[in-house]
Amino acid sequence: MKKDWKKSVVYQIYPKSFRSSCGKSTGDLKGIIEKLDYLAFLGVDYLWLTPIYKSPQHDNGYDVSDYYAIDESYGTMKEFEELITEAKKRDMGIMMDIVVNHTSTEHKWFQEARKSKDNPYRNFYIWRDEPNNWQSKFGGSAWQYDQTTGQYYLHLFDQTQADLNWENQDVRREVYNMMKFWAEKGVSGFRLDVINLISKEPSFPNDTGEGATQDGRKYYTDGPRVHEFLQEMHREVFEGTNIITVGEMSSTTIDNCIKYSNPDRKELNMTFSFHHLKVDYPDGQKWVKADFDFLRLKEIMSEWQIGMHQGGGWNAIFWCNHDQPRIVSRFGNDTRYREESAKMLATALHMLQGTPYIYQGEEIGMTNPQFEKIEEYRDVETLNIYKMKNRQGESHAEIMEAIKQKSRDNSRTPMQWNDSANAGFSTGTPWINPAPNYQEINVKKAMQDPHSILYHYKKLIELRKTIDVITNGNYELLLKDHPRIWAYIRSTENEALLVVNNFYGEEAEFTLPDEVNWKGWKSEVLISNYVNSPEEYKHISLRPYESIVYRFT
Ligand code: TEU
Repeated sequence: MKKDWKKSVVYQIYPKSFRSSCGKSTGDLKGIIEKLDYLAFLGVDYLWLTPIYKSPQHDNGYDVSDYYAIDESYGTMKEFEELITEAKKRDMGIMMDIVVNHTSTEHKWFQEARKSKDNPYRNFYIWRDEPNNWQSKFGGSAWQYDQTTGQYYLHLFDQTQADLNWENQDVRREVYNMMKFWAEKGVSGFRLDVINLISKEPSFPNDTGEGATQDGRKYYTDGPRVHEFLQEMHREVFEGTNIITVGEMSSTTIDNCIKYSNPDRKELNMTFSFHHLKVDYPDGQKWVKADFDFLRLKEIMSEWQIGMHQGGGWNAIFWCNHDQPRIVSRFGNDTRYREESAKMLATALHMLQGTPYIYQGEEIGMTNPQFEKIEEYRDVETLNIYKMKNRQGESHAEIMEAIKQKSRDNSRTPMQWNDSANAGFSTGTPWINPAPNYQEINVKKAMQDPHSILYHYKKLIELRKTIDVITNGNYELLLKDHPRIWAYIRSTENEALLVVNNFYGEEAEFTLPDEVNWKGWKSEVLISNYVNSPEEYKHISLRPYESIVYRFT
């Protein structure tokens, strides 16, 4: 399948919560096939599926125990092949999630490796006699003692996710072969999980002293050989194919992302970075309830727009995924102005340069579920943090406030298809409760209303295909210090967009700076989220969460 990925839009499916075709607690591949017409109607080009491989599901599939098998809860290989075929019929490609920083400890390589120090697979993983002070991203030490051989293995995530040793070329060969297997099956793209963590500083130093992050991240983030490994992967797997690739980059930099995604370097097509989703982590702390820092958000988005453009890199742009709270609950307003703010956020993102990713349910403005009880949460990270904070003496109420706002389960509740039991996700009891508002917020209802958030997304997707400046234009931030408005210009020589967004529930005054001038150009309102947006763009009184895009030609 050949598509212009710079004009494409990707839709992320979390299969476990998308649709069960047979009344089970978890979703399945047939459930995805059932919904392909809906996704084609929306107009997306690629479907990224989070991991569907065989897995003990400690981290919902990011703990793979067999890279060549479909987890039976999702269905069969035959059904997967059918999914590829059916998607292609509708001009959509399937993107697989490649999780190769680590495997499940139930993977046969690890099962072998742990048997003895001289097992042929021992060197597939990272073993040390003594742990250093590196921390797991899910809390606690990143090293786990293994009784049989009396050594510790590294796990940057859960203790059931053992880090692979990329220094070992047999590991790399296995990974490339596995990727080729899926490419030959006809998948159209790969999303590479935490791919910038694969190369570790081989001496495994303690993270102490000057400038220490105390968790080891500086010794494995964008590590010493990561670019070399990705170039090798490119030669071995991507060269000469139409496969599109996106790397998930944890705590990365613009410079590194330019390297990862500038086509001249032959690594990847584009990168996810997360700095813009840490603006509600005061002093870098995720697990506290906090407002978001709007000025910082604008600053980060602008730095990445400009930096990547200048360096010839390419951003994957997104607000939501399966690890993040719902955007309308986070930077918008999920009660009184839910419709307005969801559309505003969509516009603010979709007018940027990059390839947009939409996470299931975002297109209908799904919200955080506001679960009150810890028993309603399922996520390994959330449950680990709860136990840890409890041990440290934090009150239950305080921990729950943070979890309600920050838990990854906020985005993992069942997709809301209609107002029937369990939101039309399954006739059986779902593995996680649906958000209580599904009778109000669901696809069926959104399809019936031409002014819904869904139709707004559909239009934004269409605009990217037809209006070139969205793909190719420069980016310029206006009114940098305005406390409520994020306004920017996108421009090429013969076309420009003025994008004005009010991020708050109060009115806000926009005045176009004097130095900007479109005299002699024709102007029109391209898209907005109120029915009667003003034609006049030089001075605008923006209503709550109002968002208007003007096009100049
Ligand atoms: O996530 C990587 C990652 O570091 C996170 O976004 C992580 O969830 C966050 O830091 C926790 O606060 C990827 C996957 O998207 C995630 O679902 C997996 O759990 C993780 O890798 C391990 O494979």
